[in-house]
Parts: sequence; C-alpha cells; structure tokens
Amino acid sequence: MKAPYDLVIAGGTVATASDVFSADVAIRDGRIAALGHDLGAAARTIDASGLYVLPGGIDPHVHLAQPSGEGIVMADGFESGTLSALFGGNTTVMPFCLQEKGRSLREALTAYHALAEGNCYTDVAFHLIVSDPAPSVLGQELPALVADGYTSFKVFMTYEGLRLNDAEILGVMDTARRTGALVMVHCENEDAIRYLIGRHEAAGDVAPRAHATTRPVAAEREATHRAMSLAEIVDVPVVIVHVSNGPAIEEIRRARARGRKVVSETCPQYVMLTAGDLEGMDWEGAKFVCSPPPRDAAAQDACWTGIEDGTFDLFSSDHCPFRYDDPTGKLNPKGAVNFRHIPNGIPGVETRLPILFSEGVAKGRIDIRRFVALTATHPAGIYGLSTKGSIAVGLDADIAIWDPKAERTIRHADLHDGSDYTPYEGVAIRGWPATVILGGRVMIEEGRLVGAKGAGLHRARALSSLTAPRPL
Ligand code: DUC
Ligand code: ZN
Ligand code: ZN
Repeated sequence: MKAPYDLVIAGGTVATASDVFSADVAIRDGRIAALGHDLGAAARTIDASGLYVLPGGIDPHVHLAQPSGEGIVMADGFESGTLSALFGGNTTVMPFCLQEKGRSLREALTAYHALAEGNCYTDVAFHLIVSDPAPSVLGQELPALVADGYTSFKVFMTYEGLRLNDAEILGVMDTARRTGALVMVHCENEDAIRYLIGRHEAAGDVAPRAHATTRPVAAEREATHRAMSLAEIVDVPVVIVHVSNGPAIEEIRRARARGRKVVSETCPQYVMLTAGDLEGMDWEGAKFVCSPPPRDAAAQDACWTGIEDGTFDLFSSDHCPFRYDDPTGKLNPKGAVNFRHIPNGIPGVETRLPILFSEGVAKGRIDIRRFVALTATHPAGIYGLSTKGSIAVGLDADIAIWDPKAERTIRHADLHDGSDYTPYEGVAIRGWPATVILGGRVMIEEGRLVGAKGAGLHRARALSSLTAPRPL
C-alpha cells in the first residue's frame, strides 16, 4: 500500500513569519499536506532534529542573462544562477525581463523563457523592466502581460537608454493603477550623476572609487522622494528597490507617515560593504561597483535599523553578476581604464540568506520570524506568489532546512555562480542551509546536489496583496 505521504521532515523547529514551533511537516504531491506530530507513514523521512525548517527563500531581485551593453556578458544564465540560488537556500528567484528600446516586452519574454526552460534548479517568476513606454506598450502590451501573470514592472530613473523621465514614469504608474500591477523604482538622479561624472572625468578622476563619489546619497535621496511623490500623484503603491542609506530611509518613513503605501528593499551589500571597498588595489575596487554604491558605516547602521524595526519589507540579493578578470566583465577594455564603463552589479544570490542569518539572527539583531518574513513571506505576498512563502497546509513544499550551528567561511571556490569572485570572500558565517526541497523534491541534501536541472519552473503570479485594479 502506498504510504500516505511522500516525505516527512521530522523533529525540526518550524519557523514562519509569525510562529516558531516544533512540528513534523508532511508532504504529498509537491505540497505541504500536514503539520503535527506522529503523522504516520511516509515513503521517506528526513530527520531535522536540532535544525530549523523554514520556507525556501524567495529572492525577489536577481538579474540573469540580462543584456548588459556591447561586449559585456552577465556571468549567470538560468542554470548557474538558479543552482547558486538553490545552494543558498532559495527555491524561487525573480529575475528581470528587460525591454530593449523600440522592442516589445512580449518578444523579450519569449526569449527569456526559451533561456530558462529546462535549465532551472529553482522556480522563477519574471518582473518586467519597462524602458520604452510607448502608447501600445502602456495601453495593450502591459495589461495583457499582467493578465498572464507578470504582475510587476521596474522602471529606472538612471542610466542613459534605460531611464524614464517623470512623465513616462507617471504613464507606467497609470497602467499599474488600472491593472493592479506593482511598480518598482530604481531611484538615482541621472542628471546629477551625469554632471558629477563630467566633473570627475575633467579632473582625470576615473578609478573605480569615482563610481561612489559620482552617485552620492543626495542623488538617491532626491530620486526616492520623487518616485514616491509620483506614486502619490497617481495614487499607487510603489516599491523602492535597493535602498542604501539613512536619508533615503527617512524619506520612506516620511511618505509612510503621510499614509503612502511604500514597500522598501535593502540588500547585503548595504550592510556588509562600504565605498572604501571600491578603493581596492589595481582596480580591484571594480569588484564592488554596483548601484546605488555601498556607502559608509553610518549608512550600514541605518540599514540594519531599518531591517530590525520593520522599515524594510524585503532583503534581496540584487544578484547582478559579472566576472572580474575577464574582457566581457568588470575589466573589459574600457572598464579597465575608466569607472564609467565598469558594468554595474555584484554577485550574491548564494550568500544573501547566510549573511542575513549570520549577521541578523545569529548575532541577535533580528529573530528567526523576521528572517522568514524578509526573505520568503513578504516577497511572496508583495509579488503575488500565492502558493509560496510560508510553511502551511496546502502551500508548495518549498522548504530549506537550516543548521543554525554550521560554521562556514565564504569562499568563492565553494559557490556555484558563474562569476570569478565574491565580494564577501573570507566572511565568517554561522548558519547555513543543509537541505533544500523544491515542490516536495529533495534538491540539496546535506550540502550535496541531488536534484535535477529543469525541476524549477516558471510561475505566473497573482496580483500583489497591496494592489487591486482601479480606474483612473
Ligand atoms: N540596478 C539593479 O537593480 N541591479 C543592478 C544594477 C542596477 O543599477
Ligand atoms: Zn536597480
Ligand atoms: Zn537589480
């Protein structure tokens, strides 16, 4: 007779965003079927004594296989990017599908799906980057894509060729209001940055550290304020992604105090790195070039406070990997002589959760429930992954079993991404995911890959828990 359950995880401590309790977790047909004790027979039992049983991480902000300019190649596609994510305790990642100017988003999505199909070790769900908000895109294409389960758009206030002006951002927000999609904004003032780049270049100041000094806090703070003001004018919620510093956080708190629905996200680089890392030797600072740039110790403290006090809803990796010592990466021919051509972004999908666990939970800054909220439950709710993000009967059996006592030192040689370095080389970590289960299938067992490529699928999403379609 077939056992009633396919798998039981026994003897562990289950943590959700609201509760921590001792229970066995039974899985059938890819979903969580029961929680309790003495659940009965299973085809297989995993002993989780002394371990945490957590929802698989959802990384709501990663870049994979994204076109990044002539001659530049992103270091991860879907295979290596999702494998690396899986080893870091994630079961879902949310990459961006980039609309190239003059092209349709549907066309871009078809290409991304072709790259992802059959190659993923975690589930994936795409955000859409809108770079060309033509009337047909706002009026027809985006509403149809929202109906198909692509329910979030990212817009940029920086980067030539990608940035939208305020009127264009208002147009995208209008479409979000009508469809119930959620708008994410990269907040940096492009004109200010251009001005500062001009000044630096005129002075011959072109080493990697100039990346930080040309993108100052005020450029991020001003754009954060403006993005939230534009959202207020259209009356839509807004996600402020990759927030790096105290003054931007203060803007978010003020907007919320005015009654605005603002979601905010920070990332490991803003609590672990500083602009000092961009100084580096022999252009090594290029390894830490990302936007917004890492700031200083006070900014790190402000980000920790925001993580602890609930200002931040999301802790994503913003994994945006380029190789360092490679003509297609950081040291491309132009990037090797001028910071302006160093591709922006750093790897981190595998280290995001261990860093937050170690620096956050193990050091007593946050408790395990807040860890789960920031890394799984909030991303699921905010981005409409309605069958994910917690340990509850009926949800997808996406589970990471963590050893809270595991001691590791981050070494790129042990990671699984396609880059050739990690910005966190040598960081000591306490707590690491030992076993990772995707849709009831054991993918990583005691640190070894046992699952197959292709187990991860694309997931269409519902609307965000924060939105509903509304007329203009
Ligand atoms: N913005 C991101 O979200 N990721 C990497 C680079 C960038 O500017
Ligand atoms: Zn961005
Ligand atoms: Zn990003």
